[in-house]
Amino acid sequence: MNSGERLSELAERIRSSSRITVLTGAGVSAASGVPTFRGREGLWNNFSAEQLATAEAFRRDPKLVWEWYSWRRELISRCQPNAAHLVLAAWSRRFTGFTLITQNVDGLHERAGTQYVIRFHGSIWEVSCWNRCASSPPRWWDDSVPLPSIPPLCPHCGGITRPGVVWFGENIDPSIADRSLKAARCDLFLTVGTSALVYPAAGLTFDAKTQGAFTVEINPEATPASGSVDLAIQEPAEAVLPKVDALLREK
Ligand code: BJW
Ligand code: ZN
Repeated sequence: MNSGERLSELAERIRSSSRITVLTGAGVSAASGVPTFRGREGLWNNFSAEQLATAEAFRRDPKLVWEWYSWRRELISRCQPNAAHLVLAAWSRRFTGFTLITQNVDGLHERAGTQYVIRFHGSIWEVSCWNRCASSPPRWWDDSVPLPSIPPLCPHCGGITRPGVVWFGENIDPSIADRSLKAARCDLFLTVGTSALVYPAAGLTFDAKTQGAFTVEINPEATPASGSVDLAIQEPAEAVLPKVDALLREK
């Protein structure tokens, strides 16, 4: 199958599916200028996500971990949703039965106007009290850039806050995991811009396939999921999605 035939197949699957679920990863925001985690530019001060995105790292050096998040918040605040975000946002409004699960914490899907977003790994724009003090809510919105202090402090107890994201070794919020598993019960499952290395998010594609969905991957590179999806499109999301959208608009 050549590239055009793959895109036509995807457009046809979208037309004929009642329930469409999309899983996105860092690659969908790459064209907006947000660095991916495992690309060469994913390193910050020579630290990898695996070294910084853990409760142990935070316990050891909260200032270092917050400096990474502060740098990312500043960078993301200057980025705009790209063509891939915009097409997915349009589909979320156009198709009933459309759900978008994102591993991204950048908020660009929401800024593009996407409906029904499940934030699998939380949000970089939320924080919670590290001590989980009794008077603080589980997490709250804080989009201040730059942060008033590093680490930012809990207004309820004066202790330090942590980013409202899911780190390695932490469980996915059970209601988010449950909604995502339900969304994997669909006709078409499209995975876009993820290395498919981090579980349990990566398992959703297999869950969907096991439950009868037609599975599609959009990623310029091969991933551990590429061999098992029904259709692999090895091109950038911001190029593929507008082309598929154009096919959908043809009569
Ligand atoms: C393009 C593109 C373009 C470029 N267009 N594409 C062994 C086996 C199985 C599991 C485990 C295991 N050992 C440990 C685990 C568990 C662990 C895990 O999966 N580890 C693996 C690394 C092995 N998982 C967890 O710990 C999870 N929790 C859990 O399992 O709970 C149970 C438990 C409890 C107690 C103990 C143990 C288990 C939680 C995972 C949390 C992940 N958190 C992060 C950070 C979030 C906050 C933050 O942003 O700071 O989430 S890590 C980071 O990886 C982030 C991402 O959401 C996630 C996935 O990355 P993603 O999105 O796929 O990005 P990349 O960079 O990897 O890939 C980008 C892709 O885009 C590439 O493929 C490019 O080719 C492509 N691309 N340009 C389309 N233009
Ligand atoms: Zn507190």
